[in-house]
Amino acid sequence: MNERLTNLLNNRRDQRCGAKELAAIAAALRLQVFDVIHARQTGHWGGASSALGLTTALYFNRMRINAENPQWEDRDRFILSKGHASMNIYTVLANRGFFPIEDLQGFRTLGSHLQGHPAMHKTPGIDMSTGALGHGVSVALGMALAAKISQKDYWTYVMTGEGCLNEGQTWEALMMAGKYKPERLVLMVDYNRVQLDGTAAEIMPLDPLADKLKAFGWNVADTVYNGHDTNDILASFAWMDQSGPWPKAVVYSTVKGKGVSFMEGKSAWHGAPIDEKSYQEGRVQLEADLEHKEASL
Ligand SMILES: Cc1ncc(C[n+]2csc(CCOP(=O)(O)OP(=O)(O)O)c2C)c(N)n1
Repeated sequence: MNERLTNLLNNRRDQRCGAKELAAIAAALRLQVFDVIHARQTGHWGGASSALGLTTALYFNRMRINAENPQWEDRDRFILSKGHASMNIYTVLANRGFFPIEDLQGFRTLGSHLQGHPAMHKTPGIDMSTGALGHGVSVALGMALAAKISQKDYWTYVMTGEGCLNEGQTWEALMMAGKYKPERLVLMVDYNRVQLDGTAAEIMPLDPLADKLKAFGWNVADTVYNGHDTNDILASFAWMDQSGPWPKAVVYSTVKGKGVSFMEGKSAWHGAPIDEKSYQEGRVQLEADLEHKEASL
């Protein structure tokens, strides 16, 4: 990492990073995720990588949080409903100052607070334990309704992939959210169209997804934003801030395994250990991307 990016991450606390900074941070974090998943020979590279632009932008540009007080009552909430992508949120939280970056090396070891799936009572900054697909929207709805009852103005963001949207419970929660319409509840769909062992189209087609969400009472952004383009992501945040009915949903077009060309869009790299040859070749690509993004800072 170059000096500017290192400084950015070291002095990150109250920053609202812009598009170029977010792109460089996401590239640096993607490399960290890749390194740890390779070193530990376990973890979900595909889904962690596809959502990294989105979570980086949330935590380094948008969310009202305090890394020194993870349980702050007024903080914005984030639920990674696709909990298998845990290395994504662990890496973001560590670099955002919630716990030491060195902790990432303990990913999925006994005694580490960084287990395979996020655990809210173990890891500072994790707002909800997830991993069994399909629960996130229900919990997010509860949090958003709790904000209303307790007269708080925090936002609740929930991220799903296709797997959660294949679960019946998700649609019960979507339906109920459409009834109660809580303010500041946002669904972010990491729509990479690839699942554990096949494409979403093969397993359970979701299209026309935006129309389905609309039919359940959600205010859905008309644009499908590019979840790897930080300008696009910031445009989606601006859309969230526009007046309009609640709850709101944004569908992001993403690429599973983003950043390593021969892993992109392949379900084989959903959760497979990364062999040495693939690691070395992949790392060259991720480093090149990081250098490119750093150069534009
Ligand atoms: C209830 C439940 N059923 C099955 C699984 C196993 N599983 C883990 S990830 C996954 C596929 C997820 O696909 P997607 O949401 O598209 O994830 P992404 O591509 O973003 O990694 C499945 C079926 C699970 N975790 N929970």
